[in-house]
Amino acid sequence: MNNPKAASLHRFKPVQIIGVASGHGAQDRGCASGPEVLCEGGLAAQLAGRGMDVHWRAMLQPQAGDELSVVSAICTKLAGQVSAVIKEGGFPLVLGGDHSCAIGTWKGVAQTLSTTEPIGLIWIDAHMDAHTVHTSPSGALHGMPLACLLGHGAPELTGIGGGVSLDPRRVCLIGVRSFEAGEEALLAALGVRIFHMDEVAERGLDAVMRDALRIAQTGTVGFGITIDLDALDPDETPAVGSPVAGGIRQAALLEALMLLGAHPALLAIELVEYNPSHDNQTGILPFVTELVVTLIKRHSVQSSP
Ligand SMILES: [Mn+2]
Repeated sequence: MNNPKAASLHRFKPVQIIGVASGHGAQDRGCASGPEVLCEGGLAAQLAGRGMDVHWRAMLQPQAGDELSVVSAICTKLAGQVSAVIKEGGFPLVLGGDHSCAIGTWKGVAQTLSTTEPIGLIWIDAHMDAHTVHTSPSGALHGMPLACLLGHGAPELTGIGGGVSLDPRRVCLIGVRSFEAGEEALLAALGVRIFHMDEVAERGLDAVMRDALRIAQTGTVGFGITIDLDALDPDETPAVGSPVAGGIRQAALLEALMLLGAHPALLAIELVEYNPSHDNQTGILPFVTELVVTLIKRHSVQSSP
């Protein structure tokens, strides 16, 4: 895989980037401009420069309306786009926007691929994102996407993708360090494995990622990964809407993700909650580029010419 010829362009599964320019699921809507900043900053050119076949497919924009109807509409559109990319033989890379877009991304993947077996999902996040309207203190929809994907939430959201739900035994969370009792109780009842930040610190991210891969891969048609940038330590990665101290270092995440990047069963990637209004001087583009290269380039050379 280190042979440059083996990594030549024509062997790559074409990566299709879908931006979701919406912060309607968050209280701080600054992350709506995240995908546009990455686009204008030259993410696609950076990735092409690293030998990847990559194109911006769409930049989804929120329509007018209340939060629930806006998120429901954009997630429905996103699910259709993700499904189309897979059917065309491409590899979906979804860039949020707030994390409520995960409902569209993973319902789109599941609806398209989980005909006989479920999809697995590794969810890297400082939060659990598993509230329902009954447990959420804020009512913000980006605190609810995992619950919706597991079948708990407003019908306008759980019904997307033909109402397909993920199998909780094939889903796990990594990096959690801020949550409320209600969402913890839901995930415990469903049997979702949670690798809290304490466990990550104790065992190391590599060891945790290995366990996560086993959960997401066993008995599944393949697995996805969704990365909320607030899983990272805000000292180093301040450009998120809901920072929580004591997170994962960028270098540690990149190293651990090499384990997934080499994996042929990786189905799609989602990266969310980049909030440019909180960015530091250096910006996040170099890290995002490295992250995508780590996950997709190593993945892409596995696909047939
Ligand atoms: Mn999240």
